[in-house]
Amino acid sequence: APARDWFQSAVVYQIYPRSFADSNGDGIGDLRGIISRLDYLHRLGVDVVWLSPIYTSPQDDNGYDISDYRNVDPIFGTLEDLRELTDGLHARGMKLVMDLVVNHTSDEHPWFVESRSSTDNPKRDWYWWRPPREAAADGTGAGPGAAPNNWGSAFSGPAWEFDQATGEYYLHIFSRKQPDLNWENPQVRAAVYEMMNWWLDRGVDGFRMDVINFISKNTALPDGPIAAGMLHGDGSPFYIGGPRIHEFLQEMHREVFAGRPGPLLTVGEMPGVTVDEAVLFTDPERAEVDMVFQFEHVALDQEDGNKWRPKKLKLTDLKKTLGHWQTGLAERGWNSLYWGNHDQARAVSRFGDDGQYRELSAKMLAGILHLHRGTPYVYQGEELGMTNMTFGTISDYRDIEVLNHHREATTHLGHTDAEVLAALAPLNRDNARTPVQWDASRHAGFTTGSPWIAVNPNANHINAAAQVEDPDSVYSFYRKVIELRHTEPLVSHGDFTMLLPRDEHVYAFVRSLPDTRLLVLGNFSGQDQEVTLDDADVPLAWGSAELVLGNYPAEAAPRLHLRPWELKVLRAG
Ligand code: TEU
Ligand code: CA
Repeated sequence: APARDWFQSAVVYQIYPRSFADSNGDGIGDLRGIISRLDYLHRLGVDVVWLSPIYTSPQDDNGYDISDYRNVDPIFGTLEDLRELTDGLHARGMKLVMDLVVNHTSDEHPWFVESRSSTDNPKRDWYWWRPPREAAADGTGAGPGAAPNNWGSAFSGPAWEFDQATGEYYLHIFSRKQPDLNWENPQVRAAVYEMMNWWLDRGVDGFRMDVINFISKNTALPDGPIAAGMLHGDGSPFYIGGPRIHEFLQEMHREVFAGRPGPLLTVGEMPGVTVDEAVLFTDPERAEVDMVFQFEHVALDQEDGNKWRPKKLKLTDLKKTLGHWQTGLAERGWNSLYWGNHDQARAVSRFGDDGQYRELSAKMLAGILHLHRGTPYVYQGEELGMTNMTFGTISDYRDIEVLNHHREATTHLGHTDAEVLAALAPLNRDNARTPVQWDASRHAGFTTGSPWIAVNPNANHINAAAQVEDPDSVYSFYRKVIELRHTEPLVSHGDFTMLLPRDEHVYAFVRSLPDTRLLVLGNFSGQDQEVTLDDADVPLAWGSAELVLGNYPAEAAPRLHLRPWELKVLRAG
């Protein structure tokens, strides 16, 4: 089979090291903690581990602010520990994919320290420095001393920070401690590629590329539109999928990946990417990346893509969006599939029912996602059905995004503390960052010390110890769906056809190969549902088809009847 095929039947597991397992009692997860859990990952059956950043970092954004790309932060361990982790994964047949954060560095990275030291430093042009804007031409907005444009940062406040030493501003799309690298400068690109090659030479198997579609900016840096209720302009039209993005990724491929024996994995995290763009990014003939993370399906439960304005998800919207991605990448390119990660709410709380039907809905969601065409990603704890966290006051939160938003909303926007806390509860990132629940002991077996963020109190009944040996657990169900991707060619290679696009409760699709088909049915409701298939769509006798997978113990109900949150996978042909 062509080398590209391997990731079509692979499943990736994401580790957020800070919250995975703490080996030394300082309350922060670390590499030795991961090493101690390798058999847990192996038993689950995943093929690849994607490790969120473990590099040296001031930890302003939990490691997405890197001050040394070629070392491990002491809170996580040492390069030796990473070697041992890599070897331990490889020995068990798993690959290691590292996070690559090169849209920005930390402000404490030596490159930036040099860059800010003077206007004529050789590295000045490695970042986006601009003098203060004089008066705006139309007399509005900016006055002397104002930022170069009106862009807001993803973490509230302006995207520009004034630097006293040289009297200029630098651009930071994320926090002020995450200055954006200037990819227009060929030295920057060469330095990044050299660092990537260094890691691949050390045995890592690929990269998950953080906001990689932000690296090419419109160099005019024009003002962006200011939405209602917002303090700053939206610069994203000028830095998402910018003019040179494909050129940069093709160059990276040539300089880093081409000619390596592999098999390697590259996945570009791309907020705002469209299907049409994704086809270009992932077409193997263009040699850019293997797959992208798109964000459309995780923006459907909010007003105007604003996570602080949550709204109820409509199943028809979810099917329309994911169906569009399936169709769009059917011929060329490849999808990645995810419900959650360290930036998103917990899957079962967001798309399922984390109360009465937690286990059933977690299993149903696993089946639906993993049986799409694409490479599925499991975020740590998802395989246990871990839920969102109920935090009390703002002081319980740790995420810079939450803390900055709360400050801005209660001061500049005049919202009350209670309003802001209620609005941010469903979709804030700390929901997914509480420690992995290993057992029912104190701090869920995550640490013997005091955890950096609170453990979810439901660890007393939702934990790995209770699930690993239980054949009916959420964990064991994940083992089954992962196994199906490995063994069932319909799952890895079959065509995808969405059914019932107008049904608000049932998610239904068919995977097909020339002589055989899978019908996948998921009930996204707590009520029974009768499924009526259109014979024109599905000219097969599903009523007598074989049940390949289900999340209810025994099948008392007729084939096309679904109980609350039921999943049924039928094979015909
Ligand atoms: O996230 C990029 C991103 O656009 C989001 O998912 C981010 O959480 C959102 O803008 C906030 O509303 C990546 C990382 O996954 C995230 O953890 C980092 O904070 C961010 O880049 C900056 O490196
Ligand atoms: Ca630790």
